Amino acid sequence: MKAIAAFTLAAAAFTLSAPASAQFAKPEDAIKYRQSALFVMGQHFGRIGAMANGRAPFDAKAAQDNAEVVAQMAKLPWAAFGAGTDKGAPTKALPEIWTEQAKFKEHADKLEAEAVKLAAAAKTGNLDNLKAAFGATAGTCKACHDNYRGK
Ligand code: ASC
Repeated sequence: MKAIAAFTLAAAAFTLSAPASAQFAKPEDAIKYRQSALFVMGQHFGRIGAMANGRAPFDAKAAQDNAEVVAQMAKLPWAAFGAGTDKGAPTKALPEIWTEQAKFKEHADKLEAEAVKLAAAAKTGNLDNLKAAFGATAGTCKACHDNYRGK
């Protein structure tokens, strides 16, 4: 009985302390996963940017659909920056991601928050709202890239 209790406790402790990277079979998978999530997000964000910057006609429905994808995708990359995923496949991720984890998380949280606001702005169907929210969201992309993405 004692042994079972001890085992259960140990298993629970392991689960709670397991790094996010434990979701991935190997570092290469985590790197591919976060790059893929960021790539898909960038594609959909770029389609909104084209409308916001007048390179494509404003299509309120498309803007809303794209912004919803961005808001969902913005949640995904961060779990794939776990311990030990700084190498294992070609990556521009800088070491500071792992030495300044709290600051990196602040950047990620800002993007997620702005992406939610972008989706809300897109829902209004108003191009000026979309432009403002696009600019604010792009600012969070850039701030994180400036600090944590290598050349
Ligand atoms: C984009 C995109 C980014 C950001 C960044 C903002 O459209 O793919 O990574 O905007 O360029 O400065």
